Amino acid sequence: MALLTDAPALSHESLEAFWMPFTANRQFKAAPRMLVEADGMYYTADDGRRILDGFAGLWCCNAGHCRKPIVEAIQRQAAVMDYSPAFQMGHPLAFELANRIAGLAPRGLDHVFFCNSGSEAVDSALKIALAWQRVRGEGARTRLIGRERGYHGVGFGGISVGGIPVNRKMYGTMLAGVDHLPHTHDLAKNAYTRGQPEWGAHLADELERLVALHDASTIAAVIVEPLAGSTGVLVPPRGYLQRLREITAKHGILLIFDEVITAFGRLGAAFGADVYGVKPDMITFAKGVTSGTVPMGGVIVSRDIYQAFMSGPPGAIELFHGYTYSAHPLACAAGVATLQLYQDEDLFARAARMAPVLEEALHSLKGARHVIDIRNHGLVGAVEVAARAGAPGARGFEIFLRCFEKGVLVRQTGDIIAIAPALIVEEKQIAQMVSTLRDVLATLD
Ligand code: PXG
Repeated sequence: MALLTDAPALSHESLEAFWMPFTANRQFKAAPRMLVEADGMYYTADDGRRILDGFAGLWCCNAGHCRKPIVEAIQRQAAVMDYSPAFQMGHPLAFELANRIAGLAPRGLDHVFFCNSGSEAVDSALKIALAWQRVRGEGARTRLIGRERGYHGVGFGGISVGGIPVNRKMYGTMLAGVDHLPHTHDLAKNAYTRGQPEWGAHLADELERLVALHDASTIAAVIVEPLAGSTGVLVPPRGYLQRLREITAKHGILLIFDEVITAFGRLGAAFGADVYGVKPDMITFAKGVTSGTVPMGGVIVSRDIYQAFMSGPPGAIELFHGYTYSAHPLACAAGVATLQLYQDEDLFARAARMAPVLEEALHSLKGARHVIDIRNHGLVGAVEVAARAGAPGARGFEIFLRCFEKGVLVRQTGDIIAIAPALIVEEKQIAQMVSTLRDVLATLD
């Protein structure tokens, strides 16, 4: 059997064919960083070094790597039934997983649509929002509202409501009729906040301004990440999400929480919605549902939304949307085993217990060279450093590289370093992540 670890060392030419995503291809291929094995909190690099994973892969391996119950469930399923058609056919694990997810979700959010990634989850949620407005007789509500600095994946829907300029500017006009709320990041007001900032709830009132401009009768939905991850960890100000909920409810606008990062324990509970005490109409998820082992995403919708579609003749297909691999048997097997493992090891509660440890450790970096902010919530934290003059992101990238050389994997976006370890992380591993960062910061220009 050919294992990844058996693969011969790759020549520079053999790195050419793979066009790597969100990667500086030429820089990477000149000095590749290859991972070949994973176990628990660690990767092994191709030079044999153990790398402490400070980022749960890419915010996804919440149970840790290569956990036995998940691995075995996938292996068993691959041998028993590799694939089953997703349209007009079913398989039991899909229903079991949907029931389990509905059981974890806030009350009333109890129907689950499956897809294969966060990007597809967002596209699915936006389409469901538009279709729902139409089936309830509000078909003029076609506008979608996102937020500056929001990340909702890379589909045309996601980049349209997203607010990251480099992800948008190359791709033409994207979806029509989209507008954006302002982001909530302001270091003058909120630097070094532990947990939720006190300042910023009023920024949700900008939605009233957009409603006044466009009229509520044209707006279908608002989508936000409860805690914005990709853009560099922006924790929602106290009361901000509550206000968004009040304003959307008042105007018949759906509220979608994109919980691709925040779902499944990242903030110390099943969903960000639980942590922040705000119930949206839909939740998108991916990543942690299978602990990153098999691609899967989905949308959890309220009973009311689902029921609105269940009219007309029973033989009619209610929603013309779906993917070949919706509820793929391997993903469902992985999902059921993952949720069981979260429960067996009480990992969401563990994340809540470890959150103050991460907070303390990260904030001990205050005063380190270059650092201009530290922020955190749940098992997520970020350290922001001052940009080098004329070279935004360069210092951040160097920190990422040097941490990797010292055996710790962190994530860099611009000049922000994010840490989001698997929920099994131990205190001494958090200490190692932070001491590595401290050493790197001290020696960096
Ligand atoms: N929504 C949110 C909130 C996300 O964070 C997506 C949608 C898209 O998911 P897919 O599965 O299509 O990639 C994401 C993905 C980072 C990073 O470094 C974040 C993501 C992916 C890769 C890197 O912050 N988030």
